[in-house]
Amino acid sequence: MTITRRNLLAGAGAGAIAMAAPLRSAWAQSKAEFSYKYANNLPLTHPMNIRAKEMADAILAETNGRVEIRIFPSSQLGSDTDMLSQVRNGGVEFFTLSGLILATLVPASSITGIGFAFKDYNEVWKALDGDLGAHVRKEIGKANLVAMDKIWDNGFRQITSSTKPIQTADDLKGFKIRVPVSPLWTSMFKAFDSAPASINFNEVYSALQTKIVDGQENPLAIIDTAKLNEVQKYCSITNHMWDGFWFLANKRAWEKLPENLRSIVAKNINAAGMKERADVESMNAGLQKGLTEKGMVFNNTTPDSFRDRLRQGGFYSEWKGKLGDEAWTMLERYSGKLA
Ligand code: X2X
Repeated sequence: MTITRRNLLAGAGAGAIAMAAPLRSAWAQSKAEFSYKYANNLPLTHPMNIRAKEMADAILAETNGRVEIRIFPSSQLGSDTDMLSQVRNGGVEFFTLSGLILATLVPASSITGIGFAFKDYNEVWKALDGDLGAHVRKEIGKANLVAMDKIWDNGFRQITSSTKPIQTADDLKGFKIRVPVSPLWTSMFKAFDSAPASINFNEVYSALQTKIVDGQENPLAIIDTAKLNEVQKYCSITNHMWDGFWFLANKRAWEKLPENLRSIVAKNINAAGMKERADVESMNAGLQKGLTEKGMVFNNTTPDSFRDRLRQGGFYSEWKGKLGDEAWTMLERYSGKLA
């Protein structure tokens, strides 16, 4: 058979119809006036997805079935990079993303992840529910995305490794570590003289398993729910940065919702975010025991050697320059002097 444009298109069309059929019949059952998709990168067992399910049920009930939110967890719709394009072009209506990854599109949103800036949750929520959060949300708005008022928690991040515990900054020298696809993460681990590799979360387990990298860094709730302990031996409590997920909406889809429905949806998303914060905080505080029982070897660290290395390498002054004096001053009001 010779491939002509016509039979190529016919073939593609037939395939597309066959694939779309089961989806369409599922959609046909939905009586909702607004059936929106919410995509994320985390396992179903993470509090993010547990609270999102409750949230979607509450929204369906409170809108009398007019707004349905269907959840696609575990990067089912693609990597973070893919899902970010989808929420921009309307392929999905909602997506939760780390501000530091979002920074590929909205550079200002890096500010919440500066290494060793926040020392505890008290500082984090004061800043994020206060002027620093408002500043980032405004910048996100300029990119035609809507960020809900309450950022969801990812947590303080810890470094895991299959080869050795990380005790001080010296141990990070030459260390092959996976980092999310994000300018800040790469810059920070370069400042430690590590060998950071940008890899989306949906490929992290296999990258660790096949030893493409020796380590990664994530909060304990993710290490546990994504079962990274199966492919990592050591966990070093570094708390080297805090990370959160902006709950993003496609602007057109958001504005299509009538005002009364929009406020029900926003109220429930923010309320679910507050519950998710409490869940993640208590999980991160309690999981060391559970992960130790599963065979991980923990060690504590002090921030000094790490923070000194970042200072000496010019990390803080570089990021102060990138983010601007105004935003940096806002951050330092919570974190204390960094640069
Ligand atoms: O990619 C990661 O490491 C994760 C799951 O923590 C984020 O989404 C930033």
